[in-house]
Amino acid sequence: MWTATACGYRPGLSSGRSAMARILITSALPYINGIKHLGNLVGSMLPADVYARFKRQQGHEVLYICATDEHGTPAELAARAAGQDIADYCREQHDIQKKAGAEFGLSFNHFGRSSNPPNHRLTQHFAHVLEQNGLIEERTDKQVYSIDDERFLPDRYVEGTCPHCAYEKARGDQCDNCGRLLDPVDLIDPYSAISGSKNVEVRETKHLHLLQARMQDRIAEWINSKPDWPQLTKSIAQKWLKEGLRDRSITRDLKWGIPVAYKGEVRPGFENKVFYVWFDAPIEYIAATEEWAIVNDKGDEWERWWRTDKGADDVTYVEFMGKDNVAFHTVSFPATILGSEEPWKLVDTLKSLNWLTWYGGKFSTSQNRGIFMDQALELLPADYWRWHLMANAPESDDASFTLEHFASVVNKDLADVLGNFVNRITRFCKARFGEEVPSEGAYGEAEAALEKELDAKIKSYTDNLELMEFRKAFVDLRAIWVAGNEYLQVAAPWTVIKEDKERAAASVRCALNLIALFAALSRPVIPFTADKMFAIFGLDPTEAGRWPSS
Ligand code: B3M
Ligand code: ZN
Repeated sequence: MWTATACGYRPGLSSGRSAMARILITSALPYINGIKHLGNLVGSMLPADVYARFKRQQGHEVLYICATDEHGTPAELAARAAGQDIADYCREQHDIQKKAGAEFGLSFNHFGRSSNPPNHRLTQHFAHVLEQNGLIEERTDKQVYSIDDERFLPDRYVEGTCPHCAYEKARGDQCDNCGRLLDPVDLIDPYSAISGSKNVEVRETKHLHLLQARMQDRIAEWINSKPDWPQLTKSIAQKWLKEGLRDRSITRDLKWGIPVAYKGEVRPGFENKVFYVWFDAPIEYIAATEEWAIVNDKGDEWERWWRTDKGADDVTYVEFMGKDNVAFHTVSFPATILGSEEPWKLVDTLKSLNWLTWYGGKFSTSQNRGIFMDQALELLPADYWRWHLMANAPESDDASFTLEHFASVVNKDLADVLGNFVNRITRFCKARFGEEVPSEGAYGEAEAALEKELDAKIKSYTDNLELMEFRKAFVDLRAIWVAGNEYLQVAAPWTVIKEDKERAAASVRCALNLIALFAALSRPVIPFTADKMFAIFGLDPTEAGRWPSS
């Protein structure tokens, strides 16, 4: 351990805080059907975590909420494939995902479960008020029924040929090939995903429908009032608006899920039905915040984040998600919130990401293709993956993950640039000055020039993080590390020490201070490494990790 802790180097910038804000962050809830792959991770949870950490370091009050999405056909199909009871399966898988998230450094304030009681209560509450407001109607639908399985086949329980692109393994709710949302009855040559049986027919069944079409103008007005949304989000939202909002059914013929009931009373005729997973999942953002309050003994403090009549009007709410989830977050969930006519907090900005591909193809949970969170951590530390994924985040376009690219990026950036800087200067100092930050010598021109350069780079880095332009941000961060190496190269204390020990001491001091500065700046993306860098000086990461602000 280094005995001196004079590491408060903040080039030209005060470490003062901007006014404290309250920031609510959610990332798309990972489906319960198995541990997530790197594509899922970089699509929502990881960028949300980076942003949450950045905002906390700036001194803001941040609440980062996530949960497992435990209902719907993906959950049922996965439990069936695992030969497990669905409730047991969900409990186990939740724990597995929670553990992997923690090991990846995902700094959730709470990681909840959409099957927990608060979500039952809230989902049933929303359905009730929407119906009172004339926005829910019971309608008779046509659904695919499997005679051999003796049951309806909603969503992914039925597969067949896509009517748009002729892909032969399209799922009832969505075609994985062309991305179109589907109605199961439109599939050509449908068959049961449970038994494979083609002995299916279309039967009538009753369902609740949310009358979204009536809300077109309201949703359009709200979306159009958000010109600052990131480009990808805006363009997807506009596309859905242009196509026109359609009424959608919010119940399903399934056993596992939230009963179609209110205050304990099941709706007559809906005994064998539950709410549709995409109706209850976003409500879990709110319900998981209630879980957070319950677990942490915070009473009704969750309302301070979600009810604008209880203080949430000064909350900034940011959502993170993959591009396929944008419609649900810009249209469907807001329709639930706005239609309730209750003072719930609406999202302020949505960061959406494109796909990360596995060598140009699809990562796939169902086909076990790609690298999954648990395997990744068995191979290498979390920060390697975090850095590579964020520095190459699929922002403006899809991005391809390859192990070769991963290895070269990690070696170059983390080992050659950052690691080399830290090792070189700490080793040299130890050998020549001992384990103490040398205090002799004054800073001169080289340090002034470095300070100026870092000022500009830190500003650009901070601005890009504010805009959630992660690729650009991490180009900046790398350039900051490079500037440290270049400074050391020019200052060359190992040569200068021969003639001028004081001068060498000053540049060693400056470089050591840079380690602490780099740790603070790197902490959102590589938190484990940053904390090790702080530990060199015995610095408390929370204190020393305050964000430099200009
Ligand atoms: N579980 C789908 C997905 O992970 C879904 C997100 C729910 S967010 C409320 O793509
Ligand atoms: Zn298709």
